[in-house]
Amino acid sequence: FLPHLVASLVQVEQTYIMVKPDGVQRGLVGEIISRFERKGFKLTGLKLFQCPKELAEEHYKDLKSKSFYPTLIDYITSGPVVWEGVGVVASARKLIGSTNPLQAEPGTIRGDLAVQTGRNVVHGSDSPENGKRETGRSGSIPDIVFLKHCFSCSALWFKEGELCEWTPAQAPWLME
Ligand code: IDP
Ligand code: MG
Repeated sequence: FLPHLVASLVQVEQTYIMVKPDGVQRGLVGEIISRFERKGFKLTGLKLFQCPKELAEEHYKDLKSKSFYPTLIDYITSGPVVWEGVGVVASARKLIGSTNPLQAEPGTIRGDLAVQTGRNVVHGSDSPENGKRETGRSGSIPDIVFLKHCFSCSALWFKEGELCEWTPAQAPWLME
């Protein structure tokens, strides 16, 4: 199927970026979104959201055995955003910085804006597979190809129709 083939060739990825409840409470939503905008990533979906317990448990199911799991579930309740772009998963993780904000480099979101692991203000998908699982977008053609198509599948954080397909005016100035 052509769009799938092209998407796999150019390795378009999606990442799910969540401003966590402490980021929302501390008025850091604009600051955090701004860092991804300035980098040149395309915003494709954004919503303010109160996270139900079942969704938080599914999102963090790999951490179920950890001692901090119950407090992590309590911590996560609102404020998701999603971004997409070529290579965005690894790049977003670098912008975000280490899980423990005391080890995160200055210049990263956690390095600049947070102190404790249990209050580290933001989430970013840790792999392209989890980017798909969390955003529900399983492939899209980059704007540069001028053939746009996207696929929705069941997603943790976004329902069908909640992600936008658009071409930023700056696209040709970011990607050769
Ligand atoms: P990540 O968010 O950098 O990918 P993960 O290891 O996936 O880090 O952990 C998910 C989230 O769980 C962290 O962002 C943090 O909020 C919380 N967490 C991880 N380790 C600890 C801990 O030792 N104490 C308290 N919370 C933790
Ligand atoms: Mg993680």
